[in-house]
Amino acid sequence: MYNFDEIIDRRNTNALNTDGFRDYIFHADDAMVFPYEDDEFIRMWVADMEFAAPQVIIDAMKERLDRRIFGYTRIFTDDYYNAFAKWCKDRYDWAFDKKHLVTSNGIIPALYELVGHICKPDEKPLFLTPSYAYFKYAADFNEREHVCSDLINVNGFFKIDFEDFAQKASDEKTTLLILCHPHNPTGRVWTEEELLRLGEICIKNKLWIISDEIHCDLLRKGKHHIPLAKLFPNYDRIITCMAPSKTFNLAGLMISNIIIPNDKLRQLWLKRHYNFDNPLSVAGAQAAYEKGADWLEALQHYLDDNFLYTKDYLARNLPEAKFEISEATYLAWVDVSAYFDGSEDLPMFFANKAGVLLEGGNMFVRNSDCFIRLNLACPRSIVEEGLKRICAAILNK
Ligand code: LCS
Repeated sequence: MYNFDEIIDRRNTNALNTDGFRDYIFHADDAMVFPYEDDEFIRMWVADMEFAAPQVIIDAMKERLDRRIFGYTRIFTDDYYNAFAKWCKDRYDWAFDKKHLVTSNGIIPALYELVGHICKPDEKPLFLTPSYAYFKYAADFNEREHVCSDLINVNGFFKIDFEDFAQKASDEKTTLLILCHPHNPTGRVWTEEELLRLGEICIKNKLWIISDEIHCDLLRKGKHHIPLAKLFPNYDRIITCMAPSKTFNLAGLMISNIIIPNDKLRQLWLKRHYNFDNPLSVAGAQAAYEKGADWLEALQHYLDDNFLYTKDYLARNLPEAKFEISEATYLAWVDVSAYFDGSEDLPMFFANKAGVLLEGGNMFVRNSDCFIRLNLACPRSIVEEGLKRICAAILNK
């Protein structure tokens, strides 16, 4: 019914994935050349998918297009809220107050704005490392320091160092935790026990928490996501970020959900934020939540199989690599420290020697040396070719 094996041509669509890699990965421009033509690369880097968005979303956007006027738009009716609220109720048994929901053109702009609102100039956010680098960039942009608590790597399974975390959270200048839940890049789905412990430490120290749950719908089968705010319904300093962008491959539509229970903060957001939405994005996102569950179910199976394939291929062909199947996300976090020392620029190595674009540990703030992150949200044939090239490049080095 859904063809995830299809190879879709993304050239000439202004896709970051095909056209923006020099700048994003290598901070370079078109002058940077590789032994591969651009369209010879296997692209396993930025976190979007090589799959078509569900047809129900495309149809809803087409219907909206047919209404022909695209004037200033903001979510005034209840339809969007009802669709998203039902999604959260059905999947996470979680309800939130309608008036707490605001939309944003992305979670990154929300992070940039919220860090500035929450942390005074001498205060700083805390996050777990390795980390999605934009958590740090949000601090940098606001000229705030940041503090990291390194995850503990237990044979490829990442755990929170609660002692370290509690100590850092107790610094009176640490006023915000930016939590990635599920966690990019390690793929951890934090358990209820972990979330309770984390939340209690934050509450004790009156920390704000931005719980970035953008990856929460992309679970391996059998895994369950618990929104952090569900566990602490009376603590109004938890901001939850969710979006259809990762789940349904709609990142370019730039619509995401930010749930801000604290009235004062939300009022500030509403005053300062550019509060309009793209009408096509609203139509697409609403359709995703109303009608996208079947497609997501099929996608989960396909991704599960891509992970199993990767696990098996690496075990047979690169036995010294350490890799545990991610509990969520479509990102594989592979430890290749048996083959490299920390000085190697891994994205550069694989672009030049394998013709594979991937993200390396150097892009995840710290505690990530000698890791590569592979985006497995692509047709199986691409995953196969990518892994073949990666292993050959390592073994021939
Ligand atoms: N938060 C997390 C944890 C993410 O992984 C991403 C995208 C975003 C926010 C971006 O949200 P947006 O502004 O699009 O709503 N992650 C990417 C990544 O790891 N590589 O490329 C994008």
